[in-house]
Parts: sequence; structure tokens; C-alpha cells
Amino acid sequence: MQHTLQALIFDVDGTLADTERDGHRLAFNQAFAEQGLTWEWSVATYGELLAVTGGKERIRHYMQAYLQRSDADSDGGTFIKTLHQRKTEHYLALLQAGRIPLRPGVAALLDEAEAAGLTLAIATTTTPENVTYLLKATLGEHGPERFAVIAAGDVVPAKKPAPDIYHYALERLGLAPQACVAIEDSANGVRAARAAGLATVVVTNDYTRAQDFSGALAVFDSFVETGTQADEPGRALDWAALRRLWHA
Ligand code: XBP
Ligand code: MG
Repeated sequence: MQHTLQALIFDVDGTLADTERDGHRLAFNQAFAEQGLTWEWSVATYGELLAVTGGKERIRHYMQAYLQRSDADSDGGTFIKTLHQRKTEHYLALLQAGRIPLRPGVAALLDEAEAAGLTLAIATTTTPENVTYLLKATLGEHGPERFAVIAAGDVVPAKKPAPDIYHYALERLGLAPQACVAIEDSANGVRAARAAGLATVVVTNDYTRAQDFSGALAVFDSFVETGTQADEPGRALDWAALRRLWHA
């Protein structure tokens, strides 16, 4: 890498925290049940539905592709929007209850990057409130203020794998993509970041482990070395690993 590394741009869901299986998925199911719908997204079905980013888009896809409902948007999207708003309220309650921690090693990486003078930013498909609630619940009341830019949700017309949210974040950072690294968990996220010209590092999770991360600078399976990896050092993305990658 020729440029000086100036910023880390983090994805949220699946990256900063493992939010999908026991967070968003539960909130969707709670909203469905509360609205009297018989829909119930299993862990496996939700894994398939994650191919579609954005909660409203995911509900629409489910109605059309799984329930063969061609009328998903017949009311101009009001039904989906209302259902998703209830889902978000259930998800925020899970966050406020402290049910969703940061992934092990993430807090340390944030601390070390800041100590090295890097700027922190976020580029995510999820609803903005979900980000501020997650950061407050895990990093304290001032957690969100540690991120110079929080680019989230519907602020851009097209969600990941489109690059829009990364372009939006770079524009507000006032930085060239060559001065930043994107940290993602999914193939959709890698495609979005790479299309915005960003070097991209992947930290996988149970939902994304088998996905195709072509174009990524490196793929790790955690942010912290665990006992099981003792015989295979280097599978964790920590500050030292990131610095080695950048200076490689
Ligand atoms: C993940 C997403 C989001 C969440 C659900 O975002 O695709 O849609 O699954 O959140 P990322 P919403 O990995 O970019 O952080 O229901 O608020 O969309
Ligand atoms: Mg993600």
C-alpha cells in the first residue's frame, strides 16, 4: 500500500456485532407474530434471505419469492414499511436489553486504531437508529461520537452490493478510497466496498463463512485469536494484522 492509512470504515451487521441470527431475525419474527402473520423465519431461511440487504427489501423479497405474493407493493409499500418499523422497535429493545454484544476483539481494535490516530467510520445497510443504539449499548453513551461518519440505511438509493453507502461515507470523510480500509463480513459487503475502490478485509461469521470473497485483501474468521486457532496463528484480524496488511 502506497498511501498512509487514515481511516477504517466498518460494516455493522455481522462485523461489529453478530446481530443477524439472534437479533434482527428474532425482531422480524416478533413483528410478524404481533401483526398476526404466520410467517416465521428459521435460522436457515433467514440465512438465505440475507442475500437481500435491507429489512424492507428482505420482507418484499420473502413475500414475492417465498409466498408468491405479487401484491407485495400494491399499497405503495405501506404494509412493508409499517411492519419493518415494528421490527425495528423490537430490535432496538433487544439492543437496549444488552442482548447483542460487540464481537470479541472489536473494542480493542477500535481502541488501537484510535490510539494510532486513525479515523473511524461506519457504512451499513441497516437502519441508522440500530447503529446508534448498538454503539451506545456496547461502547457507552458517547460510543457513536467515536465515529466521524455513520453512513446507514436509506440515505442512499441503492443498498449493498451497490457501492452507494461507501461513496456516501468517503464523501463525508473527505478521504480518497486509497487512504481507507473497509472491514466487512459478507460477499455483498465486499462487492460494495470494492466497487467503491476500497481495500477490503473480511471477518466471517457463521452465516457468511462459505461465501465468495473474491477481491478482498484478506479473510479472517475472528477479531481475536481463540484457543482453537493456537496452531494456526494469523486467522484473527487484530491491529497488528491490519498494520502488517497495510505495510505489505
Ligand atoms: C445488514 C443488512 C440489514 C440488516 C437488517 O446490514 O442487510 O438489512 O440485516 O437491518 P450491514 P434493517 O451488513 O450492511 O450492516 O432491518 O434495519 O435493514
Ligand atoms: Mg454485514
